[in-house]
Order: sequence, then structure tokens, then C-alpha cells
Amino acid sequence: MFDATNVSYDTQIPNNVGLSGDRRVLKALERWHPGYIDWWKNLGPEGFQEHMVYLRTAVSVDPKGWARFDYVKMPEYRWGILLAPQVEGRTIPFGQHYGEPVWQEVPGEYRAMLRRLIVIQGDTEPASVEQQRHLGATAPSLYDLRNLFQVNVEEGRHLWAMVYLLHKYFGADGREEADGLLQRQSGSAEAPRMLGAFNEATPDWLSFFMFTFFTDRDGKMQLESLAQSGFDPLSRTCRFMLTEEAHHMFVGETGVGRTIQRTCEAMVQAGIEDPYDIDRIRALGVIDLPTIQKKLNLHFSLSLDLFGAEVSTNAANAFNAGIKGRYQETKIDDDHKLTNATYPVAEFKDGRIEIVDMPALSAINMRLRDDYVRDAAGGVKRWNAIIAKTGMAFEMKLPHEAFNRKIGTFAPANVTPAGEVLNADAWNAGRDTWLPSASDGEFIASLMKPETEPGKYAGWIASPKIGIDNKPGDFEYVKLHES
Ligand code: BYC
Repeated sequence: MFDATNVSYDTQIPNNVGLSGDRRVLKALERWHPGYIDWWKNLGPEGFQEHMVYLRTAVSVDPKGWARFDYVKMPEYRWGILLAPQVEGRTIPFGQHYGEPVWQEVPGEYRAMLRRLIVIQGDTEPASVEQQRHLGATAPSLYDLRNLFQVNVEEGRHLWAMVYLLHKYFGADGREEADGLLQRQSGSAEAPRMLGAFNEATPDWLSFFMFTFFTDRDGKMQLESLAQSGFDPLSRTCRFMLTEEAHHMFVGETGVGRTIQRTCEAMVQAGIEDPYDIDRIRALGVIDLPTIQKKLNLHFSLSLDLFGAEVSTNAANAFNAGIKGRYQETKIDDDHKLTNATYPVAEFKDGRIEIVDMPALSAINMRLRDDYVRDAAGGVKRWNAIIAKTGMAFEMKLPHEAFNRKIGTFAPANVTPAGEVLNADAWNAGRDTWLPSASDGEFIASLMKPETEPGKYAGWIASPKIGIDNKPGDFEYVKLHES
């Protein structure tokens, strides 16, 4: 009898899905494995592959104790396949099949749709590792270096999660798609990653923190909607992925928060009150608040594009089919079919931004994006509390949703962070006041010097309040001098 809670190590691939009794899938995954390790070594973190890193590894799906912390060399990380426990009697919580028992196999009529969603989800996971691969060289501390690698190995595990579904449920074309996930590459001209934000550069650590705050949060929202799926294996996979995802957003929120805190403290110490006294602030070796705001503007707008078009037949079809639901679907008080419901949708028409009521079914992406914006606003509020505590007169703001968009109704619009519609020339003239300029990038890059002494932090970022796994301040999260 196999144990569905704890990870079994009786095959090369740790899992709680009874892989040893499923020869076909085990063989397929074992064939895929060497390509994955090659990918990790070639496109995963640059350097540090032979160093001991203090990482958490998922060893169970028990909410009370699912992870174990220990030193491990990254290529030896036990990437496992873990599904949250099956819920007895679970029914499809939305769409035209509402109330019917969930599917344990892929329904034929939804095969293509499911495969597409799983492939898109899978594609983002290795992409983010590729985007972040060079950051180890400039980590502001061993604590941050370890957090980067933790995020990276877990994104690797999330790739495994999607690849398992492809191999198990999609036969030959699933196998082909699984291979494709290792062939596309972030930023590549010939074979780029599928979604825009995953082909952007992550040039410095502030970008990394913004990415894990804003883009990983899109991941959370998408995984939450897929966790509602009537295709039970997808739902169970996503439910467990969400357990790990929380730490990624913690890394982002505290990383930006610590950057803000250090800037404000340095300003107070130097007696600088004006947050726009940029040259004097930069001379202190910290990142001025207006530049942090520009980074925020960039990463927020890139992440909004990941929700697709506001009005989307794809999203309507996926909802109707019971494949992809809404955020916290089971807690929403309505018919879960959206037969006659409407939803207010932003629209750019005749040079103006309008809100129009649309059939709620076609506005699924817009609704999820609204939920996302609310979620992200909570973090911004906490950043502002850090600033306020130091007495600085500055507030971080989420820019208007129409700002700097490439997907959806606002793609052709030129809108400022405050929501003012401009012509293209005026927008281009203001661009560098709203988005990081080349010289902002050069300044931030100049601060990115590695700090490798345990317990020490680069001058532009404050130390964290508590250590990982309650370790003391000078804990050696990455052993750089022994392997
Ligand atoms: N870039 O009907 P629409 C994460 C395409 S992040 C390029 O609005 P739909 C993570 C679209 O494919 C979460 N193309 O699309 C975070 C479609 O093309 P086709 C990842 C785009 O399907 C950090 C056409 O435009 N997971 O996990 O309603 C680190 C019409 O669009 C984009 C998912 O996204 C874009 N941004 O919505 C690591 C969940 N947007 O098919 C990991 C799975 C749209 O007509 N994916 N297009 O040729 C989905 O749910 C949906 O596919 C999307 C798009 C929400 C992405």
C-alpha cells in the first residue's frame, strides 16, 4: 500500500504518486531526467553548483511538516513529484459540469485546452530560473543567495510537477511538450519562452525582489485558479505548489522592504529629507525611493500582461469547461456558472478609458487581475508603513492598470502611472520618469557587489528580521569555502 502523504524514495524520482507501480510513466520520466539535469547545469544558477546550500526540500504533503532543511549541492536536490491528498467526493466547483464528480482522467473534449494551460504554466517555471541565473555573482548576502537558490530549485520542482502531468495524461504529445519545455529559452530569438514577462531580463537584485513580489504573485493567482480545476490531478498538483510559492513572495516583499528600509535609514542618518534629492541619496550608496518606484511600475505592468486580455473567449471556455476557475471559487456566493452575470471591465475606446459591464464569463481574466491587484496592494501598504516609520514623506503606489501595457485593451494606449492618456510623443518624453532609465540601471548595477561574509549585508539593503529556519544572524547559508 503506498503512502500518499510522505515522499517515497523507492525510485530515482521522489514522489507520492506511486511511481514505482506505474512503469510507463516512471520510464518516461527517467528518460526526461538527464535532459533536465543538463538544463539545470547549463541554464540554472551560474556557479555555486558544487557548493553546499542550506535548502528546504519537500518530503511530505502534510501541512504541519512538509519540508526538511539541510545542506545540499543544488544538482543533487531531490526534485520530487508531490500532489496534495485527494479529497474524497470532490465535485467540479464551477462551469457547465458544476456539481459533477471531478475527473481523474483527461476528458477527451478538453484535452487540447488542458494541455495548453499545463504547457504555459510549465513554461514559466524554468524561464524564471534562466532569468535569474547570473544573480548569484552579486548577492547582497549569503542569506539572500540561499533564498535565490531556494526559489530556483522550487521553480525546478514546479517544472517537474507539470512534466509529470504531461507524461502521465497526454501520451506521445505530452512527451513532446515535456521536451519542448527544456528547449525554449528565456530571451531567445529563435525559441523564446511563451509569455512576455518571462523573456525580460532580471538585471539586478532589486528586479529579482520585484519579480518575486509581482510575477510570482501572478503565479499564485494562476495556480489558485488551476487548483479549482475539475481535472483533479491538476488541482492537487497546484494545491501543493502553492505551499511553496508563499516563500517566493515573502522573498520579494521582504527584499523590497529591506531595500526601502535601508534607503530611509541612510537618509535619516545623513539628514536628507527630500526623497527627490537623488544625487545626494545615491552618494550614500542606497537606491533612492523614486527609482524603487520606477522598478515597481515596470514589474507591475509586466505582470498585469500575464493575465491575458480583459475579454477572453479562451478564459470563458476554460471556465465553462470546468478546467480553470476563479480565485477562491468555492468561497464565492453565486451560481458558479455565470449564466446571466456581468462584470465591470476596463476598455480603451476612442482615446478614453471606460468601465463597461460585460458578460462575467468573458471577463474571467479581468476578474482574476482585479483580485491580483488587491493582493499586491496589501504588500505596497506594508512597504509604505516602513517608510512612514522613518518619518520620510514618500508613498509607493501601484501605477494605473493601463500604464505600459502590451497585452489587452490598453496595448495601443499611452497612459501615465496616474492614468492620464497621452499621445505617443508625450508618453515617450515622460518614459524615463516612470520607468527605469539606462542610467538608473547603471547606478543600481554599480551597487551590486557581492557580500559573502556570514551575517554581513551589502550597504544598500537592511538585514532581515529573522533567519531562515530560525537560524542565527551569522549562519552560513551557503558554504563558499568547502564543497
Ligand atoms: N504573453 O484570450 P487571451 C508563474 C496570448 S506565472 C504572450 O487573453 P487567455 C511563475 C494568448 O496565449 C503564471 N502571449 O488568453 C511566476 C492567446 O494566444 P492564442 C503562469 C499572450 O488564454 C514566477 C492570445 O494572446 N501560469 O507561475 O485567456 C516564477 C489571446 O489571449 C499573453 C499561467 O499563466 C502574454 N502575456 O489568457 C515562476 C496559467 N497573454 O492561444 C512561475 C496558464 C495572452 O490565441 N495560462 N497571450 O494564440 C493561462 O491561464 C492563460 O493562457 C493566460 C492567457 C492567462 C496566460
